[in-house]
Amino acid sequence: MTDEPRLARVQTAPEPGMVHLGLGAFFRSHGALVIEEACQSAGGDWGVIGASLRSPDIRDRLAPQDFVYTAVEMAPDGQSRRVVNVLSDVLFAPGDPEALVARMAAPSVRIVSLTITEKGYCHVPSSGALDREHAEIQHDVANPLPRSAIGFIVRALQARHRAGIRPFTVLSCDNLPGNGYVTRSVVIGLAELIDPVLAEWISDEVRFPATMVDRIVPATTDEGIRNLAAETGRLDLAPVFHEPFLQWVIEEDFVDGARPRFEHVPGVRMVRDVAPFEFMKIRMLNGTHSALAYLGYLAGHETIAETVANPVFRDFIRNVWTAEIIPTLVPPDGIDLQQYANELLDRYANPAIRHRTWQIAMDGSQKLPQRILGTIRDNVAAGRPSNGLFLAVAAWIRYVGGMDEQGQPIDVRDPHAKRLRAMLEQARDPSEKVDAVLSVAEVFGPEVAPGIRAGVLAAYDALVATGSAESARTVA
Ligand code: CS2
Repeated sequence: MTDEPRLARVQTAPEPGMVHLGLGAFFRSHGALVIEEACQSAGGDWGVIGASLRSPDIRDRLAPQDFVYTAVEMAPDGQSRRVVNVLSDVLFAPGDPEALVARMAAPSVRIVSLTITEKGYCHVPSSGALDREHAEIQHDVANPLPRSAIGFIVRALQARHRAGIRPFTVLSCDNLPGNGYVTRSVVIGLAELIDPVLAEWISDEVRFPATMVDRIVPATTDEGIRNLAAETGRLDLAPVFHEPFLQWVIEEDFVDGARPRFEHVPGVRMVRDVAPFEFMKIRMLNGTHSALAYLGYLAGHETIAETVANPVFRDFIRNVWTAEIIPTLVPPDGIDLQQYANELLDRYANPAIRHRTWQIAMDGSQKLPQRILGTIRDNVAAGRPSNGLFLAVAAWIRYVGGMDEQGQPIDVRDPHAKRLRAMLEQARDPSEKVDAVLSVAEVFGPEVAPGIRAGVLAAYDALVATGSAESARTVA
């Protein structure tokens, strides 16, 4: 790509004490940095063995540079860089599943953390229970060498149980409310299908702390890699580019209390109850992120910063926070939700962060329930309006139809993309289209309240008739 010599390790990493499944840009910009800082300020053998479950790409990029990489903080007024030295190895799970199970079963590993995205949990998004029909789950029940992250956790715990080794803590870092609870229910659900005695041991001994994670991290681009190499004189093929803001709220519930000294790191809070933080973050940040992704994409905006630079969408999103989301929330201790909303808008507007609407639009079927539909349901129950969020759902329906407002095809990425597209193509009019999509029970639950149907249909009609920006203007 460029002529610069490759980045290399200059000091040893801490001894590994964790395995992380799903080594994407988010973990490398968030958890990895916190763990490194915790080790630097308070010691501890909490080096991280990373594993990816889908592609060998990140291992192939990191291995030739001794698993170190650069984290670049992108503030509106400039950048700062740091070389991260906390990964001691990276495995590609499908290449050698046995090796990953063995690493996870080693007594020195006390925590297995996860950023596997919503769909990695193999759960039914509307209920949180294990999806027993899921192809990977069916595979993992029948085969000792797993494919899913959940399968790896269960098989590694099985190996520890057999060998009389204490279990590890399972630390979910994905944007799901009750992420600890969801992880516990899918892990125990799978273990029950494999061995009920193992399931009981997991239920008694394993801990699944809930967490709220927050940092905006767009996908790394080739251009970012080239620019960094030109600035530093070293080629790093796995850098990450993130915003300055970082928050990690973690439930204090670890097996034998074994964990890095997270509380030494600015931005981290250890708490007894993560729920108010999770609801605040997922509904206020991720909910509006998804709304802006669909509406912004349809209106022709490439990034979130570009979308909120459009006054129509800025006013729209302010109104959605104030009238539709904040009234559903209990403010976490010491947090003013209106001020939190103002800070979110500043973060979205950061011109140094090019977070593509297309990237956030991915996997809507897995994201909508917790980001938007729960808020709508609370509003319907309380007799409050949800017009902005109805419009967001309508924009998602339009988006998964596969054609933007200029008649250009959209590259829709979603586990249900084909099914949704086929439903929308078969439906003859807007009301059939909306009904077809609302009948997807995994997303909307078994019963769609009439208030949701009427609201989404009205928003969809407006969207088709007047376009994304005009409908958002009318709602705001
Ligand atoms: C985004 C999140 O891609 C998405 O769906 O909404 O990745 C978001 O940037 C993070 O959750 C911020 O903490």
